[in-house]
Amino acid sequence: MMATFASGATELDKVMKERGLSQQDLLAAAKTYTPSGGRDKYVIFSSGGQSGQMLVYGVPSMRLLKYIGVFTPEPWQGWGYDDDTKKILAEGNIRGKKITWGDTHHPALSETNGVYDGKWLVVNDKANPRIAVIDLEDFVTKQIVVNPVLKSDHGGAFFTPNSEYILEACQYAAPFDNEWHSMDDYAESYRGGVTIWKFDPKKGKIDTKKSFTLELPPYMQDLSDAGKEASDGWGFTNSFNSEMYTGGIEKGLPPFEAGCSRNDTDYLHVYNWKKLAKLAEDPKNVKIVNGAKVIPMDVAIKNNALFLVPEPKSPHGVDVSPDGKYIVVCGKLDTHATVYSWAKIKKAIDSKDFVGKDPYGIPIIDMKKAAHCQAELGLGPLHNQFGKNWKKQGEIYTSLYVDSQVVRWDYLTCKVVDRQNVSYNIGHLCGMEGKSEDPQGEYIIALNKLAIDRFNEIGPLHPQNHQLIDVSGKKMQLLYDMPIPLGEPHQAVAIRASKLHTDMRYKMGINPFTGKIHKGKTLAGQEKIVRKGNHVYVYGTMVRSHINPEHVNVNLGDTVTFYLTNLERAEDETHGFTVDQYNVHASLEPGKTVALTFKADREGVFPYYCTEFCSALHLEMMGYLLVKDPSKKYVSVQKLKMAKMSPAQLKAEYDKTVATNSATDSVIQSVVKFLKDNHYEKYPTVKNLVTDALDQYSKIAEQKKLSDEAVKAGNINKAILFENMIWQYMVKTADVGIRAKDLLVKKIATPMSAAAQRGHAAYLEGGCNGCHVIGKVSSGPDLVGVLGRHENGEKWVKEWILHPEKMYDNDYIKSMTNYFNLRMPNQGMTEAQVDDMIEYLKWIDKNANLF
Ligand code: RUQ
Ligand code: CUA
Repeated sequence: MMATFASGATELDKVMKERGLSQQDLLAAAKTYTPSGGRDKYVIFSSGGQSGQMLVYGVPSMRLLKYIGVFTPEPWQGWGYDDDTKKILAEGNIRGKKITWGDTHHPALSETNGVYDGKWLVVNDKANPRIAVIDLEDFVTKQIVVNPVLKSDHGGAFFTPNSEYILEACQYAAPFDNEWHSMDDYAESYRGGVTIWKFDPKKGKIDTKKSFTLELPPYMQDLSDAGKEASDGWGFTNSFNSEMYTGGIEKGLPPFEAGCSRNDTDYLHVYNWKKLAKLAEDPKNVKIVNGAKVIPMDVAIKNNALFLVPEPKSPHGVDVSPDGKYIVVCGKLDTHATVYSWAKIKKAIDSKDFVGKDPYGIPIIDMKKAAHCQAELGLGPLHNQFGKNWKKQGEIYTSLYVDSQVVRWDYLTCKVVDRQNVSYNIGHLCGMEGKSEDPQGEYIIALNKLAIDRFNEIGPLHPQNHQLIDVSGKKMQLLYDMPIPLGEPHQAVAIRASKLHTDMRYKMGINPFTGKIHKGKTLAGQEKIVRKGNHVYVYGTMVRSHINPEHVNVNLGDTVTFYLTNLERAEDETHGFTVDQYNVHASLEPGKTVALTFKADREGVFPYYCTEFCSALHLEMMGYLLVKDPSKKYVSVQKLKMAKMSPAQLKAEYDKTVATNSATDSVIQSVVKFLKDNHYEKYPTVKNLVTDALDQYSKIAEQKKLSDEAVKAGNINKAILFENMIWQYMVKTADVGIRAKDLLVKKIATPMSAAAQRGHAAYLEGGCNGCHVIGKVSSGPDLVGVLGRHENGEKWVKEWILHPEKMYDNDYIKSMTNYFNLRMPNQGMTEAQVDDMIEYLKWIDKNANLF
């Protein structure tokens, strides 16, 4: 044991020296390294910025797991290339215009009682104000809604604590209608607002009919948050242009940036969404703009549902504490974060204690009377996340854009506790469930905008950098840099992986977008091609390794719909489908049915094929679409004479194929017996594989019948083809069956002790498996039972491994050497290694029945 450890330590020293790593680096590595097959504790959903997609990765490993197609096409997933996903993407068209990019900003996770429930994820598009809903059962976007009145948005998406509503606040004020309005009428005609989308947390759908927008002054609303617990029912949105400056740099006027930051303060908008939702039910209280409900400011004011609180110059993030008692607003152009007390704001509202009104008549609450404390944090505070000890120690983390730091401070006392430098210019930061009512602490991810000098050079456009920080100790520790190749990845939200309950395969024939059986669902044996006028419908199936049908003949100008169902029941047996040159692509996860419609507007021959490497015969998973021009005459040109086999040759090939099949079948039968004897049905993942294997196997009988018929009819050539198909089914059965067996062995074998594990490693490193196969005699004897083969077996085996040459003259050894024509070499094992190996051999004997 000592010896192995010592050699391990030397190896570690060597690696440290060679790679220039410090102890601190090793510690960081140990905190993030996730061994092969290991899982992460947290799953992160990061906006994909301009890609219009979402990124999914794990913490602490920072391994990317997936991109989710949201506002823009994503080819791998067929997102935007098949009929159903095209429909969802088209929900995002604005005034009939197709938009193929998105500026995704703020993802939000659905909540039950203020805590993430792992069901839905929503995200906004800032440039083309839209919200998308992603289903966390399959990580697929299911709905896109376009904001009917806002022309850009930023302060969204934010769920209310029971996912009743989603807040989406404006960014750049603009007229609500779609007409031209002079900039001179800015104060009169341009408006900001917050759209309050009604969400159905059961169905995961936004109900646009029950949604409404609260009209707000053109102050450039910014980030928002929903109140919780004490402040539940209220929404908070800040702004950065209470000056209502309208720019005009080209006219010699100072630019927006100068005019928008003239005042010492801007406004936090405080509104009662619960009350507004009630008001919106009465047509008297709303005006309809672009077909959508808008509550005018005066209605909100009259009903005591809208107030303003001054906040320091050009603020940015606004974040409500987990108990809803405090609202933390970051200064951006001010070095402070201001903590407001909800109780104080509420008191001012209830006692109508206002210092005045803004030009639109909205009551203003005295900033001093609303503030709890102010913390001097540093330059450019932007966003906040709460830590595990938020309740007692007011633990909060704030990003400092200009200072490139994460600050840990106490929002109850406004005292700074710790600082961590990041590289560079952090925007958002992501705590583990750090904005829910149940922050988990442990890590903060800094979402940095720049990555200058951090990574290999890849041209002028650098990746963005997500840096993982350990916040579990007294001092924060930077652990890991993760370059993000897609973005700008604006904000991220984290959830405990244990809270996600994802479906690993679809119900057979489902349309994931309706939740119902797809109208194109096709099972084995139901494949057909139907023509209705000039529309050809192909009802097809996909299963390793063929597409049925394999020939599709249509006329030039026909519309073609491929309905395809992936019949696989094995997890991860995804097929893809494309028709060459027709710009269609689908991803067919097991069970899914997909529709692909296109116009056959090119004459010719177009291979179609499966685009996922799904089995050894993946390349054979193909077919042809033949598009004929009906106005043309085609002449057949069969000229080449193929050499034919003699009847005797054919018979020989037939016999050989049948013999191979029966040999393969006995291997399959032994695997099946093993699986049955060991009760595979008790292990769901194994059971799924076996179901799939037996499904393949069940197709053999039909092929055998066809083969026998062909023999009877004297068509041996055809019979050989059917026998080959039988072999294909057998290979597929064996492929899955053996995977099932391996998995089952792992599940039922007794666990290896640490020593046995080391012994196994030594066995592999020593190259012992070059000659020995456990459970089989190969180039060396089977090692199952080797310890019992000799008196004092353990001692004998140990001696033999350590000093084989000493025993070469032994009679038994001589006979073995003769038999195998090989001599056991001295592998230079240490005594400790051999002791471990003996433990491994003991483990083998204990599980002998599994080999
Ligand atoms: S906010 S500029 Cu998330 Cu810092 Cu968008
Ligand atoms: Cu199916 Cu490749």
